[in-house]
Amino acid sequence: MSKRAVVLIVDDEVSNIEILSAALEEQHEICFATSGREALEVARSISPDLVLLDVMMPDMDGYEVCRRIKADPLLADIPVIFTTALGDQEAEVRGLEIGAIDYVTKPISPVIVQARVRNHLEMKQMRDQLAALAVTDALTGLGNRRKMETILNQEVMRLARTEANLSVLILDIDFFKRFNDSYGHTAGDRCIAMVGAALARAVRRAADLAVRYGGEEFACLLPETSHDEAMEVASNIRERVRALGIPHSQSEAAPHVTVSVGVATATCFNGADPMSWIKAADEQLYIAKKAGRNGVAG
Ligand code: GH3
Ligand code: MG
Ligand code: MG
Ligand code: MG
Repeated sequence: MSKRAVVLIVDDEVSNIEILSAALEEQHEICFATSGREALEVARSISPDLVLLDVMMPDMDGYEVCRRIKADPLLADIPVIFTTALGDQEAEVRGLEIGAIDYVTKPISPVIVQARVRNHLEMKQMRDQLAALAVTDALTGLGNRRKMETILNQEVMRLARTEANLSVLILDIDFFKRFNDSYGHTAGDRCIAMVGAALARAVRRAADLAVRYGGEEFACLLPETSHDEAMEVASNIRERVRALGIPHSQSEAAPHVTVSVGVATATCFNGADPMSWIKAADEQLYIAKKAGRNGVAG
């Protein structure tokens, strides 16, 4: 593991924390809490990679802490390992049912704690990598359509609460079939990757999202962006792609690869299907295509 993982140790008995820390501090960053409430506070503020959780604690027991961790979308993926008294089968089963990934028994065996923690951190890292891959486009490294749809749903929900503008851009490379036909599919793939990189450079606010939506189509989601601002972003993207200067002798729009962009802005939540915003941007894209391509409509 390249970066040292952060392990949160929760136990109301300081001697237990000392034993667990001693077993783990060589390999991992350690933080600790001595009560259930403190554990939740620390978990929320530092997002540890793994939690070692005592069951019996006076203010809030480990089960309740685990339940709250699993109920919080920001914490739910953190593996929780209970530390229970040896032979306490009922406690182990209950902990696993609540969502703990494993348990270690007291009295603590340092080598067993080390091995279990290491295994679970490795599995967590693999799960995170898989989750990231599931929303990433392999050719461009941008997000994919699944990512777009997930974030769009979240943003439309937020729109219902905040009534801030939400703009959607759909981009499509012009005359791309002809590009493939004249330069080959491999050059076509390279072209898509370059357009994706230009798009990523143009869409830089932390809240903005740029994805490869399909073959030679891209989409952007621009939260809290007015229609005028979105039109400006769209023009900037269009210009950046043209300025890449990728030759395209068969294009009727320009001697270079160009994109057309459709823009739609939601100003309030009207209960419509989130995908209707994509559809609205797609209709504008069609208008930009009709108008001669290498242009923006919205
Ligand atoms: P328009 O200006 O109207 O958008 O014309 P177009 O030729 O770009 O549109 P059309 O949808 O007819 O063709 C898109 C082409 O994109 C067809 C398909 O072979 C190509 N394409 C889709 N995905 C990929 C890909 O991953 N790599 C490559 N090289 N080509 C792709
Ligand atoms: Mg205890
Ligand atoms: Mg297309
Ligand atoms: Mg096209």
